[in-house]
Amino acid sequence: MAIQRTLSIIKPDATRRNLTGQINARFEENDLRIVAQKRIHMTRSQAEGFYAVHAERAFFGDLCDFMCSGPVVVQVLEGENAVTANRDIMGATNPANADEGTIRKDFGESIEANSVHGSDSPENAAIEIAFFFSQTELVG
Ligand code: IDP
Ligand code: MG
Repeated sequence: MAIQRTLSIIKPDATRRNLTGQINARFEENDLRIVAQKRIHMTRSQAEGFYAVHAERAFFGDLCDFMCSGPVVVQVLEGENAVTANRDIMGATNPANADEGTIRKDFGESIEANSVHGSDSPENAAIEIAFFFSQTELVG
């Protein structure tokens, strides 16, 4: 087991419904520590840059529109196997397929408006954390 960090984003559908605290509680209840956090309104070009890996997907344009449709909370979570632990807490991409008790099952509105983002590997976590945070903003 290793202590890792992962990037999380509370998406616009969740900030609109004032769910930031309830979602953060899920992380803390599951032993993930929020070591950096800020509320931002992404620009279209930031959203396009962040999701560049999905640029060829049919849903890319809609996804970028959605991610800059309102404020998001970008955050760094730290804990044992944080990348996988967070993916488990989040649940499947499509809330309809997500396990009971996961964030996406309980709060997600649709496959697109699924309330949270989480890095999918330690390598991508490092890239995604650096996309939004400088080293001095990470306070463990
Ligand atoms: P993930 O967020 O579970 O890692 P990805 O496949 O990386 O899922 O997709 C990134 C985001 O793109 C999803 O969280 C969701 O917001 C959106 N998305 C994924 N698949 C679809 C789709 O089929 N239609 C619309 N939006 C989608
Ligand atoms: Mg993904």
